[in-house]
Amino acid sequence: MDHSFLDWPFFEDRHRDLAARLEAWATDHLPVDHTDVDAACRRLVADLGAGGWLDYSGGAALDVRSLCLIRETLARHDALADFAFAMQGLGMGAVSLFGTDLQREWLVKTRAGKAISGFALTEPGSGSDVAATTSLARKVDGGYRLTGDKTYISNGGIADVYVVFARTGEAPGARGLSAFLMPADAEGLSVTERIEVIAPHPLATLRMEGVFLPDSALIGQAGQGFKVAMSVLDVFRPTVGAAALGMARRALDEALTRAFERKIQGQPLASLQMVQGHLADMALKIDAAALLVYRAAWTKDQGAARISREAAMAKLYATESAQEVIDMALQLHGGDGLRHGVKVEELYREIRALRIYEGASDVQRLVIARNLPEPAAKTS
Ligand code: COS
Repeated sequence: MDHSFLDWPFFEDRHRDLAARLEAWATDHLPVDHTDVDAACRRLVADLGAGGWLDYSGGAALDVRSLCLIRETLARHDALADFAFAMQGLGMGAVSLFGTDLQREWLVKTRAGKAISGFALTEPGSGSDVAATTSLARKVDGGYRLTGDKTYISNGGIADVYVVFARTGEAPGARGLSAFLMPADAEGLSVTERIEVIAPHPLATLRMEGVFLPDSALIGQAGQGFKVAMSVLDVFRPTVGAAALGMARRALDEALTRAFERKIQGQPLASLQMVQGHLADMALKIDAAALLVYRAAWTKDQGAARISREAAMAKLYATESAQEVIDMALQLHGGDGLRHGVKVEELYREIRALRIYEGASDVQRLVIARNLPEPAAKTS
């Protein structure tokens, strides 16, 4: 693979060193067998923890460029490894950004790969519209009682701890939500459904029936849950773009191999100008996506308070263009691209969810449009 992007000024030597070390680790450890995704994810989290990679997934100083480099590298080798890494970060993101010392004790475990985390935001009636969250957190003596359903929760069923969002009612809509740390063994919490999807990973619907959480489980201020969720997504949305980028890079590698090895009328496919044109388009989309992803990551790492627009652009473009790159790579494989066990077939299934989770593509367009500058007032 072409690693020349690491020379871009977005990166420091520590990033180049990280990318090289992880590349060696991933070559030794990945891919894993996906037959039993629960077991595979448990093993991946343990291995990533033992390798020290989860130290980058959470903590007081989240380095978004490191998160992105790790996600793109893992996704290029094995999308399930990327998933396992990403969920340790997203699941604990609110604790990394806003957690108390007591709550940070969970971070010690998730960073060591000794506990698995989940991010419980989506509900059956509210996916894109977070302000419509209906799960209730009723204030009681010493804490809160939570009731409601959460769905499409990654790591649901295997997580040890969730960050969950519920309505505490300080105000209507977005201003009346709060975030809580909820251990998976809390009384009243159950998994009501395991969900099978196009590219299998642990996914479930959770039900909270009067789950008691002490006051110390509240993350940030009561009523600030929406902002907590959006701040976490600001950090992690560029990393979804990075994962897509890793998958697209892999697809281009697979396409190049195919184009040089496969013969048509005695010549390699790559000798056809039409094929060269497709390969050029793929490479262009990959570089454009990488520029947007690492622009967003770099901006956050420079201390920007909010990177909603940059994060949304990175996620939108990188995921949509990766889908196109992978589709073209599959096309260049002909019938072989449709076969189970062929890498481009796996990538074709794996990429699809990234255009939906952590804010579907149209949500990213909405965020970008809302963050455009207002037109200057007319003076005459
Ligand atoms: N950081 C901090 N605060 C933010 C923020 C951010 N990135 N984005 C918005 N806010 C604040 C706003 O400033 C506003 O604050 P005030 O009430 O003080 O004015 C408040 O949050 C509400 O913002 P807004 O009016 O934009 O809320 P909407 O309900 O219109 O938000 C979208 C709409 C679609 C942008 C939001 O619901 C969203 O991102 N949805 C996608 C959810 C998602 O990604 N789900 C996947 C879950 S993980 S798989």
